[in-house]
Amino acid sequence: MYFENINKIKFEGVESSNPFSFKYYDADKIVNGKKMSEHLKFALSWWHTMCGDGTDMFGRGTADKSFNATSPIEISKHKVYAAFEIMEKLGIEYFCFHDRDIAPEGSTLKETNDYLDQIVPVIKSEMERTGIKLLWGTANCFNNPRYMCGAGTSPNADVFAYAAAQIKKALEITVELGGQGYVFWGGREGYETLLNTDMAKEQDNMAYLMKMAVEYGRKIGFTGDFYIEPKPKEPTKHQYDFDVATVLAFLRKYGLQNDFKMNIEANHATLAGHTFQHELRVARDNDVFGSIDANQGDMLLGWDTDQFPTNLYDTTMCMYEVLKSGGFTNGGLNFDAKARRASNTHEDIFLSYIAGMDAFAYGLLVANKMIEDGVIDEFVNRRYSSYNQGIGEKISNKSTSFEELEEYALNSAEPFAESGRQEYLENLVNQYIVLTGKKL
Ligand code: XUL
Ligand code: CO
Repeated sequence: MYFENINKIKFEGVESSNPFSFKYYDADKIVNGKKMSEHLKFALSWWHTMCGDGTDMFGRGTADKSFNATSPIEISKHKVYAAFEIMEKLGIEYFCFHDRDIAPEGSTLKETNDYLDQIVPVIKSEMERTGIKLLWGTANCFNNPRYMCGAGTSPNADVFAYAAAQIKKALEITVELGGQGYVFWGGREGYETLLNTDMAKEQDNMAYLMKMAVEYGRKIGFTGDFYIEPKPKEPTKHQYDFDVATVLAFLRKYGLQNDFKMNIEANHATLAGHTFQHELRVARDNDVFGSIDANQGDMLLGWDTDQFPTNLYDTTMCMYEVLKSGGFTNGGLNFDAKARRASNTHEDIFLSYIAGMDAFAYGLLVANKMIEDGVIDEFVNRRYSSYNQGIGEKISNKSTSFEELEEYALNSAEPFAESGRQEYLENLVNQYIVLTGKKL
């Protein structure tokens, strides 16, 4: 046991003053025919939770994540047991990792793979003991200096080959652990200046790497979803997977759209100048909604702060899109989030997950109620109702022409400029957020 002073976190309701309890997340509560835990499918991010020690550009770590061990491989083993203790105590049923989060890097690729082979069985036995599942795996092809100019988009073919070898192994581990997803986040797949960059070649190469990953994954029995996680910038000035719309064009150009879906991260959406809801909507409308990296950024900062999500408005609108997408299939809500550098105790790990899980549980309840009552649907349907009959119906059916539309416009009165009622709708959402709290 690593967290002796922390008991299993229970649902105690909104009146509870116990910080180590859920106020809104009630795992077994049925919401629209499904348990809250099934709607939300929370996942722990291994990199932030087990590895992130608070190091930033101006200071070293503030939190000890060695879990009472000393050698790198021993630390990795202890992290496995600590991670499962955290998940069991929080009631989190999934986790996500990069290959390099779970095992140390050796001095050769072979040695690194051997380390992985020592750790994977430990994870597997903990999964069997607890029933906790792997949401997705991925390869860290951005930390090592060899990847300073990208991995799949590196100008150096040897680096491309190394990345392929690393992804091959990461796929094998993901399959071995029954993972339901495999993520490509762009890492350093982008550029700093076009003066030294053959953008077309880099993107062609990236697509080829992904194609090979799909072929190999399917060959070794991976039946889950491949995901691309869009992000517009950071670490490179321009990341190729800028946003959902850009990634869609890339997938369609290279014929990858049937194997890939989107893993949408809240903080990446806002860095791209979009709302989180916008990115989810673009994915939903194009049938590529897959999974979510749940976090939030700071609107006053221009980088990826990966904060635990606590903004109820955002979690509500996120869950609105998730419910409208029919819920998660292979995907889930991975907390790609870290406690702030000054929140440096083990207790803060639990408190930050509790905050994020409660915020999403609340968002689920509000969104479900808004959908049940049909308030937004009703408004939107009415707003577009002119397309249901007459000339509008012909437009909807694509059965009119410029000639007919001109004739119609010439013989009609000036179109009525109807209000979009934005402020009314924003207030309506606030009303649902408040009312949901009152009814708990
Ligand atoms: C980086 C980021 C990654 C991915 C996985 O911004 O979000 O942690 O989620 O590689
Ligand atoms: Co992420």
